[in-house]
Amino acid sequence: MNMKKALLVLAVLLFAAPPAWSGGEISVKDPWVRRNPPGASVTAAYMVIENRGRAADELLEIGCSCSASASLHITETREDSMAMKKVASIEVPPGDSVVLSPGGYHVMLEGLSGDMGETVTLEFKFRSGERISVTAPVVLNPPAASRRGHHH
Ligand SMILES: [Cu+2]
Repeated sequence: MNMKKALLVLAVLLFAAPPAWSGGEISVKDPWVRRNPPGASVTAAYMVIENRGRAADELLEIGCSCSASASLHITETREDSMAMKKVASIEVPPGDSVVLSPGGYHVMLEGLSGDMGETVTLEFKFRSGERISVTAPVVLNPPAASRRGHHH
């Protein structure tokens, strides 16, 4: 087998076998948690959930190492007020992504356990059975990555 042929075989193998670390079709990007003043017992987490698959999926549950409870919320703006409402799940359409950002969907973290430190671990459970764990920075303002392109 000459070099060229060997490279071709290698390329075919690389593309044929999905890497084990790909984590399936759902991914969580740009997670961050808002740093609240010391003593605050609640805060929120934001991120982008991407579904590269061909079937819809649904975020069912979330957990955080930092809080007693984590639930899915949406902020609704009415005529002159804003209110938060609990949602049972968040649908992620195939080939699309859902943005959790201030003023919209967010993860409500309640019963914070002391100082959150620099990062926290968020765990996601999806209807497809997918479980994803990400490390989110605890920051005062949204990181640049999550501000990009989300001006609605
Ligand atoms: Cu909320």
